[in-house]
Amino acid sequence: SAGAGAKPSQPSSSQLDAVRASIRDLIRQPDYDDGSAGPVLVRLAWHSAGTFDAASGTGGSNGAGMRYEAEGGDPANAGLQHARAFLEPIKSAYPWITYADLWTLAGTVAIEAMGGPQIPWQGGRTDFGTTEADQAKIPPRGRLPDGAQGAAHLRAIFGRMGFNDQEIVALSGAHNLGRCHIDRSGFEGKWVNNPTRFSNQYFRLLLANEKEWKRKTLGNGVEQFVYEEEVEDASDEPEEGLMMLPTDMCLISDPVFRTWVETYAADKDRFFVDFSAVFAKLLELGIRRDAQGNVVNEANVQSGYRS
Ligand code: DDH
Repeated sequence: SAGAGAKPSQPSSSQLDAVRASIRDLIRQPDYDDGSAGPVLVRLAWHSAGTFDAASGTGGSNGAGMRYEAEGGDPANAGLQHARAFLEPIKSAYPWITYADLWTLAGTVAIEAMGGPQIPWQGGRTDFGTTEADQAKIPPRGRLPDGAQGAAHLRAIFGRMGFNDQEIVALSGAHNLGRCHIDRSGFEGKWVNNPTRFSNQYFRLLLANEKEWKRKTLGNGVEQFVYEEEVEDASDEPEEGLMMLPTDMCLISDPVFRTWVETYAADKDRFFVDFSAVFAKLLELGIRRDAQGNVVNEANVQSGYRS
């Protein structure tokens, strides 16, 4: 319909290269977490997209609804305001890019900058405004996974988005990056020793420390798994222990998930290829494009959301 107005056109590749370069420049953040904005940018991209519901066609990265309390205030999104704040100067410098494009693009740039695979990315997403019709498109809370649960929950949540077992395990490999913050999720700690370097270490540690992962109840009552290495030299700085969520551990207790953990632990190249494909798929969930690659969600939304 003409009602949606002009469809946004794809930015040129040189415009996008400038944005990519500016994102790369802000990844080093000496005073933040492990010195990098990269992990939290990846999480922003993932949470912006992970609300997708294939059955209704609702949710997904179009719209950038996290700017609004309805989605931004979902407890699952606690902490992502830091990622959005890191990107704000880029939005100011390149006002033509939408938030929805910027957040998803930043996730891909961060992964690449941290040594991960290149990730195909297409622009053209639009941002929801404040009209009632736009606000009604913001997905309900509670669509993102709960780390306290297990395999059935993962299959339900990611199945709703359209992912199979192999894709669930590949996506979970993003926990090579970053950390849990007690004041955001209630969990605490990092999965790997170098949480700003993208690799398959997460899968290797799941298996290598299989017998070492011990349940631990934190002071706030939240249960996670920890591995505290013994310090050999007493003069050494005590190493921060590593952690896994219950949802991470189910990847080795579920026999089908486990075969993929074993594959990715043994074959980093295979993990990189599969991760690139599945992260690109994640960012495209709910994005409908015409033959030129322009997003045509507006028209679809009118027939899709109202039915
Ligand atoms: Fe995750 N994740 N995630 N995750 N995630 C957390 C941090 C990060 C779950 C729970 C948590 C994915 C899947 C799952 C990243 C990327 C991805 C935290 C800690 C929790 C809890 C948040 C905090 O306290 O700051 C659960 C559950 C799942 C699941 O069920 C599979 C996926 C698919 C991705 C992805 O990017 C493809 C990243 C990166 C972080 C680190 C963020 C940071 O600030 O550092």
